[in-house]
Amino acid sequence: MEKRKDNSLKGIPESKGSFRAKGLKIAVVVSDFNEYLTRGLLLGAVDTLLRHGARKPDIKVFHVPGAFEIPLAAKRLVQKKRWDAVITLAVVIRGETKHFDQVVRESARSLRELSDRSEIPVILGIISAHTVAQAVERVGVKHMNKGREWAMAAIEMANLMRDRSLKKK
Ligand code: INI
Repeated sequence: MEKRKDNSLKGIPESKGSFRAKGLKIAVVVSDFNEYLTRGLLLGAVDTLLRHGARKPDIKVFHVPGAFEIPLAAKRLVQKKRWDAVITLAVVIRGETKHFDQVVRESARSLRELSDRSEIPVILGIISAHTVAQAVERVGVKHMNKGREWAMAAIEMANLMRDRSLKKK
């Protein structure tokens, strides 16, 4: 049997956001394009937030027509300085989208810049799949659901931002 490596940091401090969502205010921006798929992401994300203690009045869902419109809605939300994190959800399918790369790349770039500038976690929840079947696999009710993962990322980042070393002065 392989010997287990020592994974201790020998006293070096580590900081990781907790997964407690109580008291966190979370906005979700969801694309209605491919709604039959994005609904699964949305249900997974909201269920995860609630299971981790978020209160219903602290969650709000905003619908936009497509992935391309997500950055604008997310920008207005971070400007309000009301939200601890913004989760974005969309599904873009390569086979059905001529401007696939542009929609995904532009949206991802805008969201990263927005998160950097606003210093509020903006979670990139855009599934880019080659086929519908591939997308379906990622929005499952019982099995893999990326919406759940992205909700966890939002909670973790919102809590990490509360670490004294990372807080704005
Ligand atoms: N929007 C999506 O969220 N997913 C897609 O797969 C998609 N396709 O296939 O084109 C899509 N297009 C719409 C786009 O996001 C904008 O809503 C539209 O271009 C109007 O600005």
